[in-house]
Amino acid sequence: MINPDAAGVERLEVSDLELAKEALAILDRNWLGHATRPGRLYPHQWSWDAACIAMGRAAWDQGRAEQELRSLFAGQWDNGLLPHIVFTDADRYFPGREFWQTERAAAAPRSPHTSGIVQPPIHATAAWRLFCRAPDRSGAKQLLVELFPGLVAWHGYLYRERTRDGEGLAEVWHPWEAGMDNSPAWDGALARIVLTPEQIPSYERVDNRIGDPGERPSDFDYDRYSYLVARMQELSYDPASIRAECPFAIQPALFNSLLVQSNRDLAQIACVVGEDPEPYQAWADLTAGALEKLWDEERRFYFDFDLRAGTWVSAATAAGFAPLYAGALSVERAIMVVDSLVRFSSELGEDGLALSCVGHDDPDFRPRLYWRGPVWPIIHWVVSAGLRRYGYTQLADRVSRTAIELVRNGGFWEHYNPLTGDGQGDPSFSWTAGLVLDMLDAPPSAEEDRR
Ligand code: 9WN
Repeated sequence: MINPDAAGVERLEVSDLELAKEALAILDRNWLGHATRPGRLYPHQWSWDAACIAMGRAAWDQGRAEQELRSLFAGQWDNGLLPHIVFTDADRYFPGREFWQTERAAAAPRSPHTSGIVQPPIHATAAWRLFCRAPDRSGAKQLLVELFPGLVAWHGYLYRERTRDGEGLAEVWHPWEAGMDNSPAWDGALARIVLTPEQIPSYERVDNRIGDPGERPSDFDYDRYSYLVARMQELSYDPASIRAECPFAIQPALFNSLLVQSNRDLAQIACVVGEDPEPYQAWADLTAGALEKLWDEERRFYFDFDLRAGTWVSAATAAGFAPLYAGALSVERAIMVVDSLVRFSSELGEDGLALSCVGHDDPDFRPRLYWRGPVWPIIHWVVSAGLRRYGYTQLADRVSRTAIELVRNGGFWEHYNPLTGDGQGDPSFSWTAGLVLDMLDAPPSAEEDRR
């Protein structure tokens, strides 16, 4: 239902208002009663999807936006880990809660059931944007008061368990943690995991029965995804043991860039709830500085760092633009990064500029294959915000408008073909709806007040 006091109602043109209503209808269709499922393929609550849904929905349906975050944080572990999935009772998904066996972890809650890994930390940003957009500011302040300890524990977990050598860069131990599941960036690390048939846990995929197998990761990937989960179970999800032994350990540019901004937003939240913002600003500065490690001077672009190989990953992905979003570059460096956009861009429609998640010139570029080529709204959202930060206002508008037009023309798909604009993956996708609402309404009103 449209809230007549929603900030966007007055601000939006009629056609955008119609689109916003469609986005809200998608979110309502995927509403589970306590949280929003991403879509038919994904019947539980996912971490970074939930954050984007909450910030997009805030101006229109503050109640459900707040509930979305509360529900996610209900699954937080005692050690601060914010799980990538909070499970519902639905069973049409692999790996379901029986496969994760998180009861082996002392820190995991008994209820709700959760997975045992994380996703990119965009939650403090979501909570802050929710507050900035909320029609009922005092209710939203109450939410910030409630969430603040959980957000601090979540970031605290990342700095305590996911950084090494005081470096300030968080690492991921599973491709699902980076959010870009079958990105070619992980090919080298996954190829090094050589498995005997006995080491591959027995499992049955659901995703390639519900979805088009031509748009889903390979069995080779799933064998390794499952193996990595089984390995973490054997280690009782103990972070120190996983850090020492996990064969997959990557410091990703997108994950860390989102962390920088989330720390800044956590500092804003601290001010609102009467706490000291300094520790979170310090985390932001630490990680922003550490992103320098991901810069490859030869290739003039940012690459995720493979800790086990001791070098950068070889594939250039759109994650390499994320340090713009973090504001972690000099203006000279930003010019070089923006120059790389051409490798990722295709012109679509009248003025569209579609950004694929992998460069078109990459030998592994596949326009339909999930994180190996399609256009993802989250990438447009991050790149657009990064360009805006560095003063490329027109380009930034073009990038966010393109995502909006892809949706207007084709519907709320999970991802889009960068060459044709056709929708792919799940056709009624909540994450896309949340991000469209956010982009239609950006910037939130209180952020404007701050300038
Ligand atoms: C595994 C829910 C999630 C997104 C991820 C996306 C995909 C899951 C899957 O779907 O991952 O977490 O089963 O493929 O890659 O970014 O959060 O939408």
